[in-house]
Amino acid sequence: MRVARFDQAFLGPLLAGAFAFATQALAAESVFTTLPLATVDTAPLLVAADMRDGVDLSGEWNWSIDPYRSGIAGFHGEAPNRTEQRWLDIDVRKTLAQDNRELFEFDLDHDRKVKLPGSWLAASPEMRHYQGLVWYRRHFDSPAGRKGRYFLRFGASNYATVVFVNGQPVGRHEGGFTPFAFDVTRLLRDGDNQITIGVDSAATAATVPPPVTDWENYGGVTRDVKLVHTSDTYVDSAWVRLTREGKIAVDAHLDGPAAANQPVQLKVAGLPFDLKGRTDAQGNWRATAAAPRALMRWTPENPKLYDVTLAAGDDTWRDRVGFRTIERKGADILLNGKPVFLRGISMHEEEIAANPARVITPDNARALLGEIKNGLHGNFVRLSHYPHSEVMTRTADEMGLLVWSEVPVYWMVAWSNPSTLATARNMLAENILRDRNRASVVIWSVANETPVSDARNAFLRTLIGDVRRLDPSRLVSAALLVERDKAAAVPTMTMADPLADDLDIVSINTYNGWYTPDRLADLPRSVWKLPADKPLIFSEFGADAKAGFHSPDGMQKFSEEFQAEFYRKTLEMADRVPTLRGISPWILKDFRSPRRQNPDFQMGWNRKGLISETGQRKQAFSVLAEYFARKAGEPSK
Ligand code: GCB
Repeated sequence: MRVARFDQAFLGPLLAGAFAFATQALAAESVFTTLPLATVDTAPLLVAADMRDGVDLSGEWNWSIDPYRSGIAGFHGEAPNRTEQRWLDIDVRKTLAQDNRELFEFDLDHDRKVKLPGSWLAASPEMRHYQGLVWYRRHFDSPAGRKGRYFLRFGASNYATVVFVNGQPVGRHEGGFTPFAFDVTRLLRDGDNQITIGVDSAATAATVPPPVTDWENYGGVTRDVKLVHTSDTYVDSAWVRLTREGKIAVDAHLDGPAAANQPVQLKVAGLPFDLKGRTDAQGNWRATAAAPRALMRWTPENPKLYDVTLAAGDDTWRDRVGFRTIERKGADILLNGKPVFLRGISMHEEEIAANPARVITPDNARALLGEIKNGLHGNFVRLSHYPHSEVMTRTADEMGLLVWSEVPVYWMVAWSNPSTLATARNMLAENILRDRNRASVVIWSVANETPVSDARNAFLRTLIGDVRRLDPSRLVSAALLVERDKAAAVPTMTMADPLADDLDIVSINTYNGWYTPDRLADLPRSVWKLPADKPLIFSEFGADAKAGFHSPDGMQKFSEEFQAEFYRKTLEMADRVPTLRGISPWILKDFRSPRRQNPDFQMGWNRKGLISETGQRKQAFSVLAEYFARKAGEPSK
């Protein structure tokens, strides 16, 4: 309903009951299908929740595996009996000691501890390849002098999540990379409170993404959990931006008993800007006003952020917002009206570490983005293949990097399954609603390397339509594949994907010379048959290299020399494509991928990084850094 308030019907009836199919690996009827599902239509959005007061629930949690999912169904598929219900609000040790008719084959309060957020994959060697259900438990003290509203807000939990507070069911969520929240005001009690979370990482043919990808499926609670506190009526969502007409626009929605006809006031610190208004009967406020002349526009070179406040009754919503415009004109991408070339690289959400757990702290985000901004002289990052932590997009805002943001509609999803489409649409909406206030984000991507078919085209066109409805201020793209002319003497590629017509930017992944037998020397002569009036981004190209492995003469695959030469020749090729307006090669850092098992070079790591997992730069790093340094000095067409 929240989105619908802005955009008429959004997901509408599609969502009703749709998720049952998506969780078919789980018991047909279980808490994973029966608890209320949190979506953009049904749950609080709590936009900019990270700027709100609250209790940080990061830290030590008890955890326990449940590989046969006994906590959600008995062995004949029936509802679990009391002895299996992980969320019960009881003291297992005490109960067992007091009554020998009782039986519990779990005791979360006395089980192992792990620090959240962080994936269980890195918690112990035997969890490395565990894909299934894990239960988490922690206690916290009731906030003193409780009043107003309390929300349990999750930055992300991968993949399906069920939540209980003090033994009571709260809700569930599907999707591993976007935030969700529940109003738990009425479930809290004085003194000790208990939270139990079940997280199931198993992918099915119906999930987004499906089981086959090229990255490690980091199960668990991978981002912050916070008990957010607000007044009874609060600003649930707000979007503040600079329009292409040079105005500051705001869309806000209040939730609570005093949401209707509420006086509201938007201020931008440091600017003569003070916009007053009143919400309508649904608690919505939409307004625009001329941007002050003194407004400094956000650019990668000068990433100016303003403290923005929206006062509404007892609540004050805060964010730090950069003001800029982004648009396409013919084959150009215009940032603040001026052509820009996107000097970028792709990235997975993995910190620089020997055993990453997907813990994106501000320091970890700065270390990664610093390699792009300062090391490579970049101005752009493709956050592939799913929404990254809000810490990452905030850090990109602060450091001055343009961002490509993506949903994990990757390779082969169930194009004809309505519940898969509903999941993808909700994920996309959660991502957009979370990050619409980030100046860094300039491109919403709806898919990566998906095979053309009528069902796939219809699926992706629905997503493109959603983007345009939720955020017409940014550009839409998807990483596409091209057709190769097998008879041609030189590598000849044609953009034959009909989806290119629907996108603002044509983005292409190309691996000629790595996955094809082309000689690197032939790449610069490649022929690209592409739309002449749209910007092109080479959204991927890359080659594996094991840091420290050299083959100066033979130029063997997996050597640093091969990777460096692959970059030289591919960049030479790219420079000859007249519509090229950006690149985001594959990839900044080596990343975990269980499909990569060459024992000499990979051992579970995709080695296409320009830096190793611990941050060692390979030769190709300086090839790209020099290319970007040169590009930065050139006019952008
Ligand atoms: C691709 C995929 C990316 C893979 C990469 C590779 O085309 O988009 O997810 O990791 O190639 O290394 O093969």
